[in-house]
Amino acid sequence: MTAQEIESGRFVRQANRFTDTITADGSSGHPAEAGRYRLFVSYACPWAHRSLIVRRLLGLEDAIGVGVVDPIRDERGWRFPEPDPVTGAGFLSELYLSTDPDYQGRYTVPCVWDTAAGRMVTNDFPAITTTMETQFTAWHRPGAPDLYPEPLRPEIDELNELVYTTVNNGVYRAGFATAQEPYEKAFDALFATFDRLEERLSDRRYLLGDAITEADVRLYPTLARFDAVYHSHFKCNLRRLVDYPNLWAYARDLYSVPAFGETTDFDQIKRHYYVTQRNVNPSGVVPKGPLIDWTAPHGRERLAGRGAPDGR
Ligand SMILES: N[C@@H](CCC(=O)N[C@@H](CS)C(=O)NCC(=O)O)C(=O)O
Repeated sequence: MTAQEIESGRFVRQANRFTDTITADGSSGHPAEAGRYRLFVSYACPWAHRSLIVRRLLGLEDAIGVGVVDPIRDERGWRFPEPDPVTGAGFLSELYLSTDPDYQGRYTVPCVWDTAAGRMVTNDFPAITTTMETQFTAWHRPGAPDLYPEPLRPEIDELNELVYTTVNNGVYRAGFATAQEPYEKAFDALFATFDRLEERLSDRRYLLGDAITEADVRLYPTLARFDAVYHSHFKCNLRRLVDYPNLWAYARDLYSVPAFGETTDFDQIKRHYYVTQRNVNPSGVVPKGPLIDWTAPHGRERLAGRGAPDGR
């Protein structure tokens, strides 16, 4: 954590610095093209996890390449296990600094590199998934789901805002707080939202009803990390995910879809948080548990959903 990220014991997330856009019509100077962009991710990072899920659900694996960093990060920032074969970078910082030598922020994943322009386009994580959904439609696989359907956007956006503030970023606000009051505020807001989601998921298979949308993609990475990391490491311990019948079954339902399950790497997730975040866990010791069966039957087919999008 840099000093400016903690204000009066309250965790404040830095603004995204690279916010250029990729557009289907090329008007932004970064036209959507197959083979042109490289997405950099960590399997540990919940914001990056979203982008891996969407890329896989939409069948964009051939159109958008991926570079994966090592889950353990030191003060030099994210490191590639081997130099990145496309850019040659050993550290992600090299790509940020070659784009903007004056850049002073953190070198974050996910981010998207334009191989034709030789520069970083964006590290604006909310835009990365919606760009794949709306600007790369020419490369979506046949039968790809519409994760961001026009008529549902207002409801998706509203839910995303609540989920971002109280859940996705809420766990960080609890875990990185260095004073009692901001911690408790984040904690209370997080579990209040869990109660609302538990109720919402009682009679619908996914957050918006019968089909998986961007809202599910954004909630899932936090649920996947919850019992293994956030419950203990970030002190989010009112309840565990497994204590919520609907939310837990919903999480397993999503996990059973390969785009979600096969992009979920519990080992990298645990090692990243417990080893890298020494401000929270000074010893770096990684807990062995918990023992959780993510493959137990979820039983949510009864909610008349259209089901998982053909096994992707
Ligand atoms: N871009 C956002 C969200 C992405 C983000 O926080 N990614 C984390 C990993 S989960 C990261 O790359 N952190 C690098 C660092 O703090 O040095 C941000 O700047 O806060």
